[in-house]
Amino acid sequence: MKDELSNKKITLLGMGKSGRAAARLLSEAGAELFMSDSGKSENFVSAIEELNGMNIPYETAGHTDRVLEADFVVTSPGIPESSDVIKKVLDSDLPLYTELEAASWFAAGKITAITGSNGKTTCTSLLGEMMKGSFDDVRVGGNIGTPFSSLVIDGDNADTNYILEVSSFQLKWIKDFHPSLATVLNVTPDHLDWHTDLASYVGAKDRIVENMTAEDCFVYNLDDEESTRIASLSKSRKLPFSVTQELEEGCWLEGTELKLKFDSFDEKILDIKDLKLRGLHNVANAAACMILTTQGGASIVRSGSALLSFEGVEHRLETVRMLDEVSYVNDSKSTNVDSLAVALNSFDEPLVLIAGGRDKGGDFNSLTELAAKKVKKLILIGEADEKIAKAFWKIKDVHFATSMKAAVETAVMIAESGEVVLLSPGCASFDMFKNYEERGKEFKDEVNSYGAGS
Ligand code: UMA
Repeated sequence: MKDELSNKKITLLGMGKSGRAAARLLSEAGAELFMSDSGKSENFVSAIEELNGMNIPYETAGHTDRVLEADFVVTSPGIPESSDVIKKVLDSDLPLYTELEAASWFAAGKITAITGSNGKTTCTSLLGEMMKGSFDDVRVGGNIGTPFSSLVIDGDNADTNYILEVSSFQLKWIKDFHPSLATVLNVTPDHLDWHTDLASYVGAKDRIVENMTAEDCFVYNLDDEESTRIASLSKSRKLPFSVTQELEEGCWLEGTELKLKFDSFDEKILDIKDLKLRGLHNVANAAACMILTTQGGASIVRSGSALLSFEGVEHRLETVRMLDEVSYVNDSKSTNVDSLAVALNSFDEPLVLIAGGRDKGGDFNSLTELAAKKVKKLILIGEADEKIAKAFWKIKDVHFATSMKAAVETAVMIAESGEVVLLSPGCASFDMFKNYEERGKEFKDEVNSYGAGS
């Protein structure tokens, strides 16, 4: 496809990171581009400057029918499948691809793709660290932040290793995207505001194995029904991981030891008590990464060392500070009900939970009992505050806050020695913040500045 792009007419939807990176890549390949974004032009000052510099025509503040004057359309992941513009493109029968797919046309290196409802950012980052110990050219990106297009634009070769976090939004419209290694860590309901229904969300995750062949390897979670089902769809080799059962082949937890066995490997990797990562879900993430890294040809010793020194990623169960014997933990990356459950299960200490934000259609009632067991005091923020209050009715000490500053002030006031103040919203951030990073940063700033100067 890369060699067929010269003079192709391509419409790019979305002028965020993905759209702009794809514009640079496809314009260098000689395509004739048109960009379209529903946002107001004042939000795109630097993007417009860049597009003018590349002589790329564009429109803002809406998508007109000019979008359809193309050979095909490449969309940004954030544009929902139910949006008018996507419906229009699908009705027109024009081929529709995502930026992930377009970037993959340029990749000569090996692609490892990591998806799942939860844990994919941690795994992507951890696997990147593991692989860097053994290989010179390891490029980490995708949904984690740097668009795949930006990773491929400077060229590569067969020895380049791409470690990509991929979301359902990015997988939805793929055609030839072909990872040689892939995993689906877990699948639980999420993003029901983007996908038309749960079947579309799960179906998008299924697509990760679509182009994999017998030479490739799919790593799956035997403790997760959907991940295991997706393995059954794959034509590639399959290797499982588990934290609940001993396996004949794969990576699993036995007592407190993580074990790896396949081909010539038969190893005890480490004692999980030595991990800096917190929670059983992170042991599962570590197990997935150990299979991926060894299948990718990295040294098991170097990968194990990277795992032991890995402290996790920002905004994911990130310890911010101890203040008056209370620990403050930032889990702003928790944007759905399942990631909130994972966070609650990671603590034995009584929790002061700060939750809420924009609801994505999640079922908070499924957490009534777990929240009652783990959470002593609840502070609610954002649009979903009353919905969560109703679902968590067994918690009697409930507070409402209209800003992060107010939430942290309340937390400091009510938290007692030995408790953990946990920001784990279980919701999207867009009602109060630009994104989850801004939400987590504001939490950390409020926590770190507390008491300063007093
Ligand atoms: N837009 C339209 N028409 C619409 C809707 C939106 O033109 O109908 C425009 C918006 O005005 C905006 C642009 O689309 O200008 C935004 O595109 P985008 O949301 O795809 O933003 P990018 O900056 O390209 O970021 C995307 C990912 N965003 C989403 O999936 C929502 C980033 O993941 C990713 O890091 C980046 O590409 C690089 O690959 C973020 C995310 O929240 C972190 N992902 C979800 C998650 O992790 O839960 C899946």
